[in-house]
Amino acid sequence: MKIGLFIFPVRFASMPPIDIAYLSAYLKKRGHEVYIRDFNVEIRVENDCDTRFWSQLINQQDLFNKNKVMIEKWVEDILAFSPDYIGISVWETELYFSQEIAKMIKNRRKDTKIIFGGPWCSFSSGRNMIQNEYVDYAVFGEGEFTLAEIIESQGSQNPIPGCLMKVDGKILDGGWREETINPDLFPYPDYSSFDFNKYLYTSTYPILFNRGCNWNCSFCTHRTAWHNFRSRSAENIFAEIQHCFSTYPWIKRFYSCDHSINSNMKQVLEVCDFIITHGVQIEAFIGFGQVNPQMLKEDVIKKLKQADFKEWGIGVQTGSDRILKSMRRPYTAAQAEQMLEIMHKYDIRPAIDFIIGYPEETEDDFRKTLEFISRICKYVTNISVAPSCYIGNNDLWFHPERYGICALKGGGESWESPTSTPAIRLKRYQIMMAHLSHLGISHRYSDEDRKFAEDKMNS
Ligand code: B12
Ligand code: SF4
Repeated sequence: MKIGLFIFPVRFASMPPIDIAYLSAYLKKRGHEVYIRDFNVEIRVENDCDTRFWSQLINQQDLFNKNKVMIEKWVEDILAFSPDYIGISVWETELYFSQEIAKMIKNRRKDTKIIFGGPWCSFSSGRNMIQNEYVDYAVFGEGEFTLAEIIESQGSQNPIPGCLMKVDGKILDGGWREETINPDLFPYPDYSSFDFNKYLYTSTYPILFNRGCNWNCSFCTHRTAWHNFRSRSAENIFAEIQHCFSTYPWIKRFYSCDHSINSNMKQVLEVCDFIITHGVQIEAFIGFGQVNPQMLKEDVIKKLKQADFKEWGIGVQTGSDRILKSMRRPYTAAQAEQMLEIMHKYDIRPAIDFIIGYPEETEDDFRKTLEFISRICKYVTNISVAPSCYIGNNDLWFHPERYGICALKGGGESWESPTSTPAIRLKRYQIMMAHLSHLGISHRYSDEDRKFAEDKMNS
């Protein structure tokens, strides 16, 4: 079968996309012909990581209209390949382009089957994508097996696990598909068609250590897409690192696309051992991590540093143990402080995140967070503060009563609890900003990632 796998604007063009790269590798292994292309890097916008801006359809629409001629050419290129199926990876910021281009393709070649997948399709609102008249399948959760089954069942009228599909105008729900037990069995992502020079991080290789996350924090949405936590073996990860150096010799850095790179410390330390004993030169591993109580030992941090795991983003989220418990995070503020202190000792200074106005956060909890920041600011490079706790597709959304949320109001950022209303959150955010600037700490929110990253690379 011939399959096109695509990404359309707008996504932060930091690195080649690992999602369709994994899908492509798997389909090629099964003997299919794949045309993979990241159209997102073909339209450059300076604020590509500004989610607040790009999640508004009007802004996506405006960019689309300004680039119509180029988009027509894209559609011609896609149709010239004559794909039987087209798979599109959809994030919220890519909704308008993905739907419009699906329409353009269908209007020109009705029998091409369009498959939407990716994190947006796993969210409840995203599952409605199947209602779109130009979408034939909406895949949720892990994609490899579902995509292969769709393609290989060639128009089957029976429900397929892992997707919603249309059969004679009716929508069939195949239900949840069991995830792979052993992620080592997937082939390495196929980046062969991507030009790394087109991305912000030209010498960075996206890699995945695990699938899913071993924690289940109350405010996190990851379980909508990944139900179970599964780790790759250290051998398999190290073999991919070696494969990367022989295939893409310009690579210097590795970016972990994991929910949390240090969920499985045994595996990470084994990867470190391979890197150290083979004398592999890596500029840095970059990734998001947890305050993992197993990182409270000096020898562990020392080994991580030796193996170049040195650029970390760490979600600390609050300085209050009471709130950490409600968030279902298995560490205390004192442990977080201790970990940051040891990391600092070995010259690893992470960027850390906090959430303002968690539903149960009182003035006293907020004060504890301010005090915590005063104590640890010398150990970190940057602090990001989310101005609100997002409610949607997470436990806070499914069980608001457990967290004292008294007015859900459609979730998002508009909800209220006795101790956290939009007005209270705004006030705390302003106090936090003043506190950070008083302490002289670099602060950025993710919307400014591109500028932050560019400045960092130029320094
Ligand atoms: C790494 C990462 C980033 C990186 C790299 C992004 C990049 N350019 O590559 C950085 C840090 C830059 C980033 C930024 C942001 N991110 Co981000 N990020 C992730 C993260 C942790 C991993 C994504 C990943 O690579 N996973 C590994 C691959 C293999 O998994 P996958 O993408 O889910 O793909 C599988 C399936 O979904 C499916 N699939 C995927 N595509 C398709 C297509 C088809 C046709 C099919 C059949 C199946 C399929 O199959 C794949 C293989 O099994 C996810 C969380 C997560 N783990 O999903 C969030 C996530 C993707 N990010 C998210 C968000 C919101 C953001 C930000 C907006 C954050 C912010 N507030 O600023 C920004 C900017 C977004 C933008 N405009 O580009 C959301 C997206 C949700 C949405 N609404 O669509 C996620 C899901 C986190 C979350 N739970 O909220 N992010
Ligand atoms: S550690 Fe991070 S990814 Fe894992 S559940 Fe918590 S917030 Fe989500």
